[in-house]
Amino acid sequence: NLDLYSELKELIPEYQERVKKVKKDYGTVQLGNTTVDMVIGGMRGMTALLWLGSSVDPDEGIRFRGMTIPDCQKKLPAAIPGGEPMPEAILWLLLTGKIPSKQQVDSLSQELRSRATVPDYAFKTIDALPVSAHPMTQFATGVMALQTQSEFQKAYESGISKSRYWEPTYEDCMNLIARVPAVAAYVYRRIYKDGKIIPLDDSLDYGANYSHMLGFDDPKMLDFMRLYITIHSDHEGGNVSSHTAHLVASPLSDPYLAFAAALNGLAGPLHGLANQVINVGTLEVLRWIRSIVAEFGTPHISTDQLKDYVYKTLNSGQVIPGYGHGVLRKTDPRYTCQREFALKHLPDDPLFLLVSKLKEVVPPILTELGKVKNPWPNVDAHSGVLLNYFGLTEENYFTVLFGVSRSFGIAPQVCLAL
Ligand code: FAM
Repeated sequence: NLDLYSELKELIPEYQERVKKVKKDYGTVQLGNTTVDMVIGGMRGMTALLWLGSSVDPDEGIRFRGMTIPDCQKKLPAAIPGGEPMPEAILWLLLTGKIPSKQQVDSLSQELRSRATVPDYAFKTIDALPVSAHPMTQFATGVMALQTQSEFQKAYESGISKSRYWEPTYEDCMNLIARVPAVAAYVYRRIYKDGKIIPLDDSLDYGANYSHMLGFDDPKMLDFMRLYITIHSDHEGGNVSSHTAHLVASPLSDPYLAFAAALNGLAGPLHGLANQVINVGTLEVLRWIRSIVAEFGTPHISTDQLKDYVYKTLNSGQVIPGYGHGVLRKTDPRYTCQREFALKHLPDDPLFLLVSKLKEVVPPILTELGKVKNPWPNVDAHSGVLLNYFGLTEENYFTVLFGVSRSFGIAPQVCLAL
């Protein structure tokens, strides 16, 4: 099938049968013990959700339907020869478990463009907020305004049978994924570029279009945005945004309501016991790196100076942003692929060189503390520096990028969990 809906129409009944069989054959199997630590610590280590799209191994990191990030970079179609995997390809993979052909991905690009019209009242709803409102507040408000278009809510009110719930849910997920870049770009242009809106370009694929609507047309940035959306799309069900979406969708709240709730989880500041929460790390990482450059007046800093700065940050009671993780116990493969991208496209960027030096300096110091379960860099240790290089320097906006990406991971879960 060139059409994702037809592909799913065949797969979903099989999937629903498989879930029924697991419940029948294994429903009473124990999945570990629940401890007081888990309950107080935000369910860390507790197997609590059936999550379809991805899994996170502490040592290996993320697998999307069994595929590592290098697998995806090798096997998923790219927009340009030797380019990064396209978000449309990861969406097809997450929903179907199959690797799409370039034709299937191109037809999905076209379909998402055809679904991308945002009603004016969504923008007007955002306009009711002060420009100074946090980008995530403006973004989530715009998503809630889109909820008036929910196909699932209409279908449910007209008495649709339970076995067909997935169809209007799928429509909502596809419309939502198609529309969030325009809403997210509207927020960026409203806050940072005097409201000068850039319309969608019918010749561009999803990731490139989002970058274009933000105002960034460097081909390297278009390809970084494809990689960014792909690697941030899903990270199993234990993180706050994915868990929230699953929970809110469970009483048949439609995908718009579930995704808006997920965004509010994603917007929460990161402190202490949060498990694999959000990319406040990115926001912190870039600010932290800029503070290092400000302190020494140059990004060219010696290893000893860097060590001193890391100790100074720790001694002031702060965490080292971009390091550690609630589940991972090795370097995040989402860090590694961004490092490879930087080595390929911006090997001499001073902030990239500083990020590289931090990777040598920080882990031994965190290990020395004797309490850090994972001293290695996570996804956020790198993304801010890359976005900054391409001109997207407003770190307060970064969580919105993460939110656009996370709509790709939430859709399959909401569609197929019904
Ligand atoms: N710098 C300093 N101390 C750290 C640390 C870091 N990067 N990571 C963990 N620790 C401390 C942690 O604060 C705790 O100390 P206390 O016992 O004094 O409270 C101790 O080490 C044990 O923590 P843990 O079990 O190793 O980590 P947690 O599962 O509690 O927390 C994180 C995981 C991500 C919240 C934590 O590593 C952290 O705060 N990292 C820095 C912020 C960051 O990069 N967040 C982005 C997360 C990113 F992966 C994402 O998902 N987007």
